[in-house]
Amino acid sequence: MTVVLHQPPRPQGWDVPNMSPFCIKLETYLRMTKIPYVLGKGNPMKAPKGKIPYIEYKGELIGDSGLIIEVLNRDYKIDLDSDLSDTERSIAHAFRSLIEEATYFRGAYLRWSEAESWSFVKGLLLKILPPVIGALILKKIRKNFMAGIKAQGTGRHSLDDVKKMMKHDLKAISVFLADKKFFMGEKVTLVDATVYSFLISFSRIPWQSDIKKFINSELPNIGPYCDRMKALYWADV
Ligand SMILES: N[C@@H](CCC(=O)N[C@@H](CS)C(=O)NCC(=O)O)C(=O)O
Repeated sequence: MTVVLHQPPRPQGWDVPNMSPFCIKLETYLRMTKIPYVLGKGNPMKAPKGKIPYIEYKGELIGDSGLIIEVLNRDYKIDLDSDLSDTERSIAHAFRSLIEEATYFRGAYLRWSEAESWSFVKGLLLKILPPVIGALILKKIRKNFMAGIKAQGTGRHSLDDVKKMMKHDLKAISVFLADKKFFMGEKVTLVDATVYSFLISFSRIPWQSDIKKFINSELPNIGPYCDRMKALYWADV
């Protein structure tokens, strides 16, 4: 049964396959597991949880990358973490949560706030949105995003404090990765889908930012790790 992966189109001229790190994560998982999939349009209005990515699978729409992976793991009898001990699984779970539930919001807040990144994001979204009314829709999307990020908590901090928090997260990721080939060791595991997708979304985007500079100049193991993952799963894009 082919999976239809609903997500925004590939951003032309960006060195990342999607503007959404959660979409890259899910597509990386599909590539790691070789589960057959095709790409569909990603419309948050049609998404079962109002967020991308979502999939169409066995006649149903399913949202949330983590829950989607659980369903597919069950149906395809896949466990990318089968070689991990319980302790290693706990560590992978903790890092996945850090990245998806904390670092993501910090990165997204900076991306939607800072002038240079916003001009790239705005340009991309205006290409996807309908002409003429697209600008108005985008204004509303941005207003909702800013309200959401304030409710979540990140939007209450200064941009400088958010950058400091994000640098702590990234340093922790880099220290744990150390000189290992993949995040948990010699073999790729599920958490690599998250680690890779978010790291490239912060360090390989086409605009300059303090975070991109920090990763590329102060965390020297991140670039080669991303290159290894890219060579394995994303050489075609
Ligand atoms: N927990 C979700 C998070 C997905 C998510 O936050 N997607 C963002 C794009 S990166 C989104 O659709 N945001 C739209 C919104 O919040 O209205 C997952 O793992 O799929």
